[in-house]
Amino acid sequence: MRRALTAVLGTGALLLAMLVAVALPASAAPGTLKESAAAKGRVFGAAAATAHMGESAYAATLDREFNQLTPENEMKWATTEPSRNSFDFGPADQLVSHAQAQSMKIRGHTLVWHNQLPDWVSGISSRDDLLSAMRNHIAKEAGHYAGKVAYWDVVNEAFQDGSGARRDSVFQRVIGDSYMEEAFRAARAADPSAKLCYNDYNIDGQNAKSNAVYNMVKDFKARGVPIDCVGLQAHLTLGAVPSDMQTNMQRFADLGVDVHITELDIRMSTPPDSSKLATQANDYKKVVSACLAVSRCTVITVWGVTDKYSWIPDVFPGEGAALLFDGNYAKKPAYDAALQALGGEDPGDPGDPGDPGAVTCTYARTAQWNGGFNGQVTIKAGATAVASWTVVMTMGSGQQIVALWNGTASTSGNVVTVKPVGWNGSLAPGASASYGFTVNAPTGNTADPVISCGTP
Ligand code: G2I
Repeated sequence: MRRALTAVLGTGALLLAMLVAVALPASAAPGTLKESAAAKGRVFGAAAATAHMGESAYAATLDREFNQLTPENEMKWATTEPSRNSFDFGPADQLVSHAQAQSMKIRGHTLVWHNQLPDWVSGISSRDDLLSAMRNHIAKEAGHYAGKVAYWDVVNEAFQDGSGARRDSVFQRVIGDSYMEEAFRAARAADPSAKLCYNDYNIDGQNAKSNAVYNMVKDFKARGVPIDCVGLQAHLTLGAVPSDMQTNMQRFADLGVDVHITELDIRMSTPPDSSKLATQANDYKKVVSACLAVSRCTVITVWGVTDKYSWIPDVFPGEGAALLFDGNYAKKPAYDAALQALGGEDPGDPGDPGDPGAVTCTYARTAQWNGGFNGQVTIKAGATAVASWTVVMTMGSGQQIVALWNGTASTSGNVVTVKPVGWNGSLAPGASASYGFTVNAPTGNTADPVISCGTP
């Protein structure tokens, strides 16, 4: 009996090893966002919309890179229950089937929100009536998707910016503070297997609003109200990743909930240029690195597949280019930065402009003293020769590069772009080049620069 069991287990393990070997050649770094995230125990998702699923490049990019799908609008109350107790899950079902066929997790977004709410809900003025309408909505929708949705954004955007007070909404006015816990209890009852999240924007760093969410989660945990995760939407602007994002995520994690980055995008004034794209790449790298530094930060989801269909230009005219793929589905520097931060490596797609897979770069501190340090960056070619390279370094605040050798630097704010000096630009396959520099840090900020590299 024991022998038979061992034999079965042995075969299973062998089979598993063969499958792993097929899925991931031993020496190669993972080449997509979802593979590199999975190798770090994370999930990498995107919001998607039914309207674009017929566009082959859209669906192909979604399927290749992401293993979690958030319906951008299809699960919102106005779509799923346009009139009372009459449900339409058609559009959302379409996305759910697609996600299931691709083995992607599904993030349900969202059960209770003041926006995209049908008029009939806004018109209810009795507490009991609204409570029963809300419980019914949650029971039917989360019930319909029970066992299929990995995470639910149960309540969305319930706090105000600035003060951290509860946001005015029909739920807040008519039911009062308790509507949130009622919503979480109803969601748990409808789908005991889904992780239940509170989701909001401008709670990425520590501020009055994230403090209010923190206190709410702490209170829920203390009183046994079911909550499993907090979603930091992370709709960010260029060059402004909160410096305390990791600390903020860690304090939520310490309350015993998972942390998800749920709607990440980093907008810039349009049109983009190489310096803005480099800053954005560093920003994405910071966000991904902050998440990886917090063991309970388990999901990163970007709010859209391509800049072509992002919500940003509609709401912030003159801004956009906030995502990882441009309007032609080409990988942006931000894609490379996110992939590298996850430990992945772009295998190099033919025709990919500035393919980052062609070179990798590493940083080392070579000396330090009171008020400064020396650094060295080494650029290494991959399997093919490169004619030139570019490294973008984002320096810490208060720092100044006072000398740089074996490279040509141009500086814009705290972003320093370094190119070769001529003789060290072209690299044979596997060959490397280095440059060095001296940083003055009069304010005592001796943080290492954040670097990314590519081949222009
Ligand atoms: O506003 C950005 C996001 C903030 N957090 C919650 C998310 O649910 C929210 O998503 C956006 C969607 O990306 C937009 O696509 O929510 C917007 C509505 O608040 C969505 O915009 C709406 C437009 O307002 C409608 O005019 C349009 O018909 O999308 C609809 C469907 O395309």
